[in-house]
Amino acid sequence: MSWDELYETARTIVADDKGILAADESTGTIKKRFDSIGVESTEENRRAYRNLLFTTAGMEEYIGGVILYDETIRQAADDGTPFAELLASKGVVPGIKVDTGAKPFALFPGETVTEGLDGLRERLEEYRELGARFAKWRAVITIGNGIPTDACIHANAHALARYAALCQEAGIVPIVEPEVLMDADNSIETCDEVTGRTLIALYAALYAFDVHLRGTLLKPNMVIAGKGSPSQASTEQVASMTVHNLKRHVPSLVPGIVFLSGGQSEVQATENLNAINRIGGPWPLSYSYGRALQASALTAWGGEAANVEAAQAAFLHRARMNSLAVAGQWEASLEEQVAASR
Ligand code: 5MM
Repeated sequence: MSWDELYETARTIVADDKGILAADESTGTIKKRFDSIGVESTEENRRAYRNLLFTTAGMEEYIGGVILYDETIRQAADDGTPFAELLASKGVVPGIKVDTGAKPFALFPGETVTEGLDGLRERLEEYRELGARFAKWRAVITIGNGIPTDACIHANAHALARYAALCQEAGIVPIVEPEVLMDADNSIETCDEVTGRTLIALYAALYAFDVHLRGTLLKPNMVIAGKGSPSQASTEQVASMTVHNLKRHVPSLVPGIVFLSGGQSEVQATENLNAINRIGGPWPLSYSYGRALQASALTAWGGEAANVEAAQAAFLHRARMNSLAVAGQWEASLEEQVAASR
């Protein structure tokens, strides 16, 4: 492994206005998604759904990397090609979620710490053999009465840094994802403050553990009011506070920032990303969306083979819209044209 190789992998994922498809829903999360469309979450249905996404013709124009789940990286497309090999053949970098989930943080009610460090060195070695060239670890920071505590922020930053160091040792680019949830009723100012505290702790830990920032990607939340807040900020305010916060806290040599969508609607996630890129920063500002790339496709599919084409069209459209947003060239009228043509 060379440091340049890690840097090149990170750069490739976000080159040419591309972003990441987060298709690493764990078994519990994908069951929730399938429940919402009335589809049973069997191993074959999960494979068929991922097959639909990954075989979408032209997705590689907009998607530079796909995050897989442990089960998915061991599965294959309809023609028998392992998913990781299929993606790599399209020039899409295969990635893998390696955390084992956010678990209750002992003695800190309402907070979580993400687990998965035990045995990680060996798992990374196997994932690399299976084709993974980047990884993801998601820490969850919850806003509430008296939380997040510094203890929670620091425990999660510490785990992210240890994970990142192990990834780099294995020749795998770590995506560090410290997600400040947007589920509460807090103001945008509170999200701004908590995101700042979280990023300060994260980069202090990464420096302390000698992680080479040029061989990492950051996956943050946007600075946004909680879903339950009566005063929702404008797109312009979300964009300017997000870029300002990142400029204050993220070193400019980080090769890319890929936002999570966090429960925003598909179009809202695209519109905010577009506004963010109209301001811009020293890093590529792209996406690593799960729900905001898949929601329409999932609904269009509904578990029916006859709907695969329509679902692929929905997925390709969202990928294209987000890639345009990375270029700051998205317009609301592009969404309306597609809706009208359906
Ligand atoms: C796709 O969902 C990912 C896995 O979630 P679980 O571990 O809870 O099953 C998730 O980490 C995702 O990558 C991020 O939350 C970003 O997805 P969204 O939907 O927020 O863009």
